[in-house]
Amino acid sequence: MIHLIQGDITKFEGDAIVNAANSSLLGGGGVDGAIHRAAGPELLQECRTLGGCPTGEAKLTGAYKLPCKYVIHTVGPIYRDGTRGEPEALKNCYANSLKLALKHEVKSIAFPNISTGVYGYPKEEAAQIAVQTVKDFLSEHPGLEVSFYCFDDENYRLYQQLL
Ligand code: AR6
Repeated sequence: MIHLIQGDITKFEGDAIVNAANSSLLGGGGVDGAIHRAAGPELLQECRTLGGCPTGEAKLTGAYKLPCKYVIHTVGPIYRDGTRGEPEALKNCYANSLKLALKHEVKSIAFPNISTGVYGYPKEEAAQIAVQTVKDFLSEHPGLEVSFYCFDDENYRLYQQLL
């Protein structure tokens, strides 16, 4: 099942939230900053042990002071012109996060709109990739509950249309 929520992903009370991180996994602005602030400094301590993360891949940590159990850190592509593997990389972020969730018996997971902030991915194309990748995964694994957390109005409207 897919849910659409407008708001702050750090409030999600299910099993796992996905972080739109950078390849250092050592924090940043946007949703990454919000997640680290809400989780507390132990999240950064655990992230330091992971040795970073390549674009399109995902790594799991505890959630510390957040109301969920896990944070899945994934690294979206920096958008240049769409011909440098950006669509595949963005798809991999969603698919690899979902695979990792399943491995850890996650039943409910929340995604932000990966790459659509600082990384500049066009929002409509990013939303299409996100929704299609999640739908494909759910057709194989129908038990999982996926929530899309849209922060800005434009993303929220785009997801409303697609869902
Ligand atoms: N809850 C949900 N969504 C949010 C929140 C929040 N609390 N705050 C922002 N967003 P961005 P990126 C939305 O820039 O483009 C970081 O510095 C925001 O409106 O957070 O993948 C990392 O360390 C946007 O739609 O991530 C990387 O260096 C979406 O989250 C870099 O930014 C993603 O915007 C990653 O860039």
